[in-house]
Amino acid sequence: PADAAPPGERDVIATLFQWNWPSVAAACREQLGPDGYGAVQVSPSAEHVVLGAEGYPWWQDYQPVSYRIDSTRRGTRAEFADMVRTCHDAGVKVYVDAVVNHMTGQETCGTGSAGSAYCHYTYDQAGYGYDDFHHCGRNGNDDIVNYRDRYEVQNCELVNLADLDTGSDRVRDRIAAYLNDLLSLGVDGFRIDAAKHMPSEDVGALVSRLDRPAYVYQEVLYGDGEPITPEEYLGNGDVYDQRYARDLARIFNSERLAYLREFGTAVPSEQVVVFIDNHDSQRGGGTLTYRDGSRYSLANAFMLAWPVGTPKVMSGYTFDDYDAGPPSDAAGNTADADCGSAAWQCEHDWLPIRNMVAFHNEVRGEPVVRWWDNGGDTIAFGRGGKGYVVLNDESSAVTGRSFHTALPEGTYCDVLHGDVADGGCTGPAYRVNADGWFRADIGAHDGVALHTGARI
Ligand code: LM2
Ligand code: CA
Repeated sequence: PADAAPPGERDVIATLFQWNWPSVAAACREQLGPDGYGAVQVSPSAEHVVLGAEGYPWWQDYQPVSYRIDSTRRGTRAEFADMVRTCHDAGVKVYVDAVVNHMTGQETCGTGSAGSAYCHYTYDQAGYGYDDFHHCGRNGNDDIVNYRDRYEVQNCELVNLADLDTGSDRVRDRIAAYLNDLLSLGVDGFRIDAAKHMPSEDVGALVSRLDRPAYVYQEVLYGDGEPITPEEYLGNGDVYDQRYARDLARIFNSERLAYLREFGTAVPSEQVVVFIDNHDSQRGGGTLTYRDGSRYSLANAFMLAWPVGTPKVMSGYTFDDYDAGPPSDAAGNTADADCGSAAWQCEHDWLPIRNMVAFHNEVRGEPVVRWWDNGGDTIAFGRGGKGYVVLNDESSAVTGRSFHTALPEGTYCDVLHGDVADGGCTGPAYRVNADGWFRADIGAHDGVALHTGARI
């Protein structure tokens, strides 16, 4: 079933992290569909713990209480279903972040977001009791300590989260029923959270229980010297691998963009979801984030222009504190996202990023041509005769240079700075001559991107 439902012609995924269902629906209609995104990844859809005393941290959602979709902080089941319909009408698929390795990590009993009672290892609404969980007998508290020990990583507890016995048919059936419930609402795929903490075979058993093909990408974070590798999971579907993000950040921050000439992934390009940052790295460090401003746009532009992996654009909210949840009401329900407000970043809607999605779609299948670099932090390359991009991460401008594209002669809107509108470009435009040359001055930490879908 690995390639049962590949992403398709429009493959770029936008993660609308923590967005509520009505806001995702509006974004599909007004932004993602028109911009050419192929899919949206939404935050977990199952009933979760509610931790008001801790200020409703974002990570409540990674502690499922039951598989009810009725009421998360992001809305009701009806709103969820409406979101899927609206996104589909806009040509955007919906992938759900599926938390199935574990349930909650709270030591005290409580009530979930849809009203279900729970205790650690007892979840009546989900149909789980003590024996449905691993009790690994290590480290005094059953927590994972040693990532070099396969048994421990897959059978002990990730930060105290009750670890489901995913080897048992009973548990597999329960989880599959949840995933099939989502499929019945029209969902197109799943990010399998914490896949590394489940044997590949257990994830495979879930995939084989799906009522219809779905796009599956598994979060298997590579760690040096660890026995569990992303490659083990490729038989189940694609993987979500953070090495791309870390390597790119290192090249941008402490090496040189010229090194990107051979940039690739350890996992085959067709089977890896790549990104500049995700909700964990945004908080944990090691990758570029919205805080890097124009350099973050450049990194996203590279990802969307370079033919490696299935690109995923991160979009979230502004925060200082690791735990801080999204803007919400007093009861912890997530407020509508508002790209005009400083509380939301809306990276997916930053002009250079959204316009590079159209670039990515336009150059699909075209080879990298005419690579040029200055040996430092300025690079340029084409994608066949359909697109050409210059990225300058030097701290000074590159001036008076001509670039040699394979583009047809014409006048092109620079989509990193403008949109095509009324036959013109709202930003600078460049004339490519009959031999493919154009001349441009490129500012520090800035670039130019031209493609055949944005000619004027
Ligand atoms: C993931 N992938 O494998 C998610 O991408 C990541 O964001 C999740 O952690 C994790 N796995 C579990 O799904 C987040 C967050 C943690 C948080 C957990 C559970 O990064 O900080 O842990 O969700 O909500 C929190 C507390 C932690 C506590 C735990 C259990 O931070 O100190 O552990 O809850 O109560 C005692
Ligand atoms: Ca596990």
